Amino acid sequence: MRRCIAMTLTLASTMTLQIASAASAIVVTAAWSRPATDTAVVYATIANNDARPDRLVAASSRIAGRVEFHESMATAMPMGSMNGMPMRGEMLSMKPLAAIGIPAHGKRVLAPGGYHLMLVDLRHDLKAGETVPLRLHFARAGWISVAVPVRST
Ligand SMILES: [Cu+2]
Repeated sequence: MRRCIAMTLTLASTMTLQIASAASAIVVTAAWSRPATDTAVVYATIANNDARPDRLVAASSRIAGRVEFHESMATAMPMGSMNGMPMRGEMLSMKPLAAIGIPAHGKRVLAPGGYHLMLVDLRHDLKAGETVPLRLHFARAGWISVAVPVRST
């Protein structure tokens, strides 16, 4: 019985150590969101202090039905011509991603016009001044909790 307790303690301390070292490898800063209804966007800077690349593979928030990873891209669209002048337009679209890679000893910036997270099926409207609880799951570093402030600009 005594041996069993000792083994459990060893296992518990090993797990704590792994969580502590993994959490320090990924650092999320400058997270922010905008006031929104139904669907909100989240931007952040994700730094990886590890020698190995990591990947953001899942995310969740208790104020949203689900969290998706997107990449915004501007696509040039030919729109015919007018008086011999070619007319062109640009269409901004979002591509869903299965994961977002974070380079080794580097960072991934989620910013307007590029990579971002989408909170889909918001349970309430987001207002400036509130904080969104977000959990990010990295393939190597595990789960990381992030408090995302909502601001209008
Ligand atoms: Cu999007």
